[in-house]
Order: sequence, then structure tokens, then C-alpha cells
Amino acid sequence: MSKREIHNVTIECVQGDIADQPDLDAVANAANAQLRMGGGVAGAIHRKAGPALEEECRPLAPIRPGEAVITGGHNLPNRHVIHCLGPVYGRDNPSDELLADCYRNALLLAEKNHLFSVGFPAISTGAFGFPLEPAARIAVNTVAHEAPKLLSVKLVRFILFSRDDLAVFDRILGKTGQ
Ligand code: AR6
Repeated sequence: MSKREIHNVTIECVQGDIADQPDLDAVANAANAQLRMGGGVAGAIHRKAGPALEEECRPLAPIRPGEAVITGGHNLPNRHVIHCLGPVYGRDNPSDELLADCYRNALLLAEKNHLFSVGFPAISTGAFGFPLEPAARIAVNTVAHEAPKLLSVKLVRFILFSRDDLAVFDRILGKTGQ
């Protein structure tokens, strides 16, 4: 686990489950365009939130790569879920920019809703095939770049499923802003 303070925003990386972060105002979902249950992160979030989350999502879908929408958290321990559609690597181009858009748009929604803390999984790095190292660099750099503009959001946590993924995020966060 690592932690950095960048322009008064704490950015940290932990190993864990995105659906088990009770101290965060919102968690981001690595969603599909239809905002349905799915596997991976979307499966974990919808399973815990319950069927009312899919119902709330229905009128908001479909969303485009890079886009984000916000809903309630339902049975999750978080007030909100911010659903991000990451790019499918090699199909949705330019994938680097679309992935950065996800993090930027999610933070914008968190600001609009006056949230203090947001958790992100490694969007697009599972079923959507984005290689972890460049995806982690985009994730960390985008949040660090937005940090000076954030008035409400003061804690951003990256929640990585595996120890190997955490090690990559830790290394990149350690070099950020140096
Ligand atoms: N908590 C934290 N990270 C997780 C969890 C979890 N519970 N489960 C998986 N990961 P993915 P994507 C990691 O596939 O690539 C879905 O089916 C996982 O190891 O969830 O954006 C949707 O319905 C990987 O590193 O998201 C979409 O169709 C990362 O989270 C599609 O997959 C993202 O993996 C989205 O694909």
C-alpha cells in the first residue's frame, strides 16, 4: 500500500475488493455500455448493490467509452456508484485518451456531487484487455493532473485486486510528481 499527497489530495493504492470499501463516498464501476451486471468489477458491484442498481441504471444507458454517470449505492456501503465505460483495448481509439476521460469525468461527477472520497478499480485492464502498466500510468497521472482543480474530492483510492497489480500502481504513484 502506498500513499501520496498531491495538491492537498491524498492518492493511495490498496489491494482489495471494490465492493468492500465502506469508508468511501463513492466507488467507480468498470461498467459495460448497457450498465448491466456483467463480470469482474461490474459483477461485484451489482451483486452487492442489489437489483435496484440495474433499475436505476436502465434509463441512463447506453454510455460511450470515456463517459461516466452517477447513481446511488443501494446496498453497497457507499452513497454513490460512478459508472465508467473504459475503452476496449485495440477497438475504442484513441484508447489512452478515452481511458483518461473515464477518470476525469468520474472526478467531475464526484465534484458536482460534493463528494470527499472516491475509489477506482483499474478500469479496462480486465475483460477490456488494456495492458496494466500503461493503464496504471494513465490512471495515476490523470488523477494527479486533476488534483489542483479538486475542491471537494480530497481522497482518491485505487483498489487493486491482485498483489502484482498493486505493485505496479505503487511504483508509478511513487514516481509521480518527482
Ligand atoms: N475489486 C477490485 N478490482 C477487481 C474486482 C473487484 N471486486 N474484480 C475484478 N477486478 P474488469 P474492464 C479487477 O474486467 O476491463 C465486465 O464484465 C480486474 O482484475 O472488471 O473495464 C463489464 O460488464 C481488472 O484488473 O473491467 C464490462 O463488460 C480490473 O479490475 C467489462 O467487464 C478491471 O477488470 C469491463 O472490462
